[in-house]
Amino acid sequence: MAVMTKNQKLLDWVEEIAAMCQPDNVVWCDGTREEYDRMTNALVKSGTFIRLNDDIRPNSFFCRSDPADVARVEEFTFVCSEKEEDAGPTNNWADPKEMKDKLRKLYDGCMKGRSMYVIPYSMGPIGSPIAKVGIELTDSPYVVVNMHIMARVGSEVLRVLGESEDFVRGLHSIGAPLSTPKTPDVPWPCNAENKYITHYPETREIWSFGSGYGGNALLGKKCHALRIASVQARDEGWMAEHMLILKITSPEGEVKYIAAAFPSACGKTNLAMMEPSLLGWKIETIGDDIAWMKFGEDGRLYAINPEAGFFGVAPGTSMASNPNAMRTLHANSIFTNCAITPEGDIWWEEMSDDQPELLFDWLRRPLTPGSGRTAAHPNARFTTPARQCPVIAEEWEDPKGVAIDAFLFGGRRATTIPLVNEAYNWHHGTFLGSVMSSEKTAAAAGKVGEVRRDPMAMLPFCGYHMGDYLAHWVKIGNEHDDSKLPKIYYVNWFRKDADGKWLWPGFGENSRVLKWIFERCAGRAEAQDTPIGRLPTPDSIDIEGLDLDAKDMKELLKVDLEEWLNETPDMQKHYEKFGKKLPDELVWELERLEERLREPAHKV
Ligand code: GTP
Ligand code: SPV
Ligand code: MN
Repeated sequence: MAVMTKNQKLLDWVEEIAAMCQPDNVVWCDGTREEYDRMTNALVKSGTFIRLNDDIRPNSFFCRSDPADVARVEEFTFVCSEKEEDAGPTNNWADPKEMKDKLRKLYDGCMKGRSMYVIPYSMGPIGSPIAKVGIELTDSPYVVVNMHIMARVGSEVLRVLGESEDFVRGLHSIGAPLSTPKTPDVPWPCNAENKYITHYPETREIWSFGSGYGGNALLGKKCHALRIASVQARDEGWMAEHMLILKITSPEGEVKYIAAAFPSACGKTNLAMMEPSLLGWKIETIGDDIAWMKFGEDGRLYAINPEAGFFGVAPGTSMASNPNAMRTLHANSIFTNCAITPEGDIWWEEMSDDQPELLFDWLRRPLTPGSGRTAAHPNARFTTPARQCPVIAEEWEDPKGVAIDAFLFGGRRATTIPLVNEAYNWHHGTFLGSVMSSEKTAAAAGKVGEVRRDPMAMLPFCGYHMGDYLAHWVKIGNEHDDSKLPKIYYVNWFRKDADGKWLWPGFGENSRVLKWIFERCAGRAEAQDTPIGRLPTPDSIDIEGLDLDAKDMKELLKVDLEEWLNETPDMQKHYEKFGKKLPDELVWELERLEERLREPAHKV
């Protein structure tokens, strides 16, 4: 496409990057269907994509990555703020100038033999007052077609940007130059030895090198919409959070909106589009991963989903666990690191009860049941358009957003944390979010299963000092009317019994917990004070028709004082990392928690 902008700052920057990376040519992306088709065809031709059987899954593609490039790499993710203190103890920091000097050596000539694509994108509906523009420069056609699905891409974005300088500059390279245009390429070029995902919050820049996978490469998502946006949100008094957004409608037709922060691979996509088991209740999707929220003139918090697609965890997704995701990805989708069937469809663990007799695993090796290998990589993902979701809410692209009634926090914890717990107020809820803990999943490279504290599910995604981030939450509570702020809950779908089995059935049955939360927000359901917060009274959660032992329900709602007292020293240790930046309000909350645990009769 011809250059469709007169934005000199943008043109200069593109020229400067092209001079450094030395691509064979520069391609401006227009975001059209024609462009998408042309590029997916080229990806099929080059062997990166396999077109799936059009009769089974129209216009969809299978893609396998390099086994050394399968997830986000937190170890190589940097926040390069001017001052080290601003990155804080939970981020890797490097001096911006030093990091850029080091990276320039890697970027020098890194796009030789390839095209450099200029992707103008909008996070949020184009022109929404909450939306933001970014430009991603990349040498990966895989990134271009994924960005087509995940964000609003193309000429319209350039038109809205006009001559403004207000855009995030994202540079991405897979770091695999071809010495001559004839040099043979591989299906998934990357630079596994030199991965750097770097952020420059002051100048709103992102430089990513070496990886083509997910959040490392689709820069609109975690790099822009969370790490850079969280800094803008702090400066401008709004919130950029790792949260799904859902709409819940009661049988009487009353509507509430809920946003929930769970760490990666802990159930956001599933909750956002679940099919409720409770008759008469309706759940619809606004977003499944990220929420941008601003205060309206009425003092309430309005949320938009900045994304346009879902980049969802594939394994475990089935007609039983998440039927609406299955219906969404019936066509026009990209599947990375799933398995493929001889008929030309995709498969992954738990998609069907029985594994097909013959499969080709994510590395395209033949696989038969009982071989001991998994078919899909645990972080295999689908990229699919949000508008195809059968339960997408009609207001999902409303530029003003939806007014949030409740926030949920939660993670994977086999013990201690009850099914649901209501915070006493905003600051207590901020405390619960700040000490959130979860077992690590395959969404990021590293050891799976380790429990770590992950404040508000933002540990890998906060672009500044975590102590300042918590202070931002506290400040919101100080500056806004508690009665208009979302009520805060802490949930845990992942508690296990002594044999290691899930105590709670999860998925569509989570609607029972959402119903309790809905009724609490409406001032109806019963709760009882405990040292950790307000829990449901024994029969205020609707478990009618659910095959659940009374004993198990009791276990799910148990607050074991001893277990909790064993947790508090670790919370203390977690807090010590933040030093003087930790808000006094949260120190006070932790002290009160300990006091209440030691003296449970003590009233709140
Ligand atoms: P990211 O895209 O990485 O941010 O993940 P996510 O938070 O959207 O997680 P997702 O909904 O994709 O779920 C991840 C895994 O958790 C899947 O394998 C699900 O099957 C499983 N899961 C989701 N909800 C539940 C639940 O209620 N109970 C149980 N036991 N597992 C669940
Ligand atoms: C996550 O890890 O939280 C994801 C996937 O949503 S990625 O886009 O890779 O960040
Ligand atoms: Mn996520």
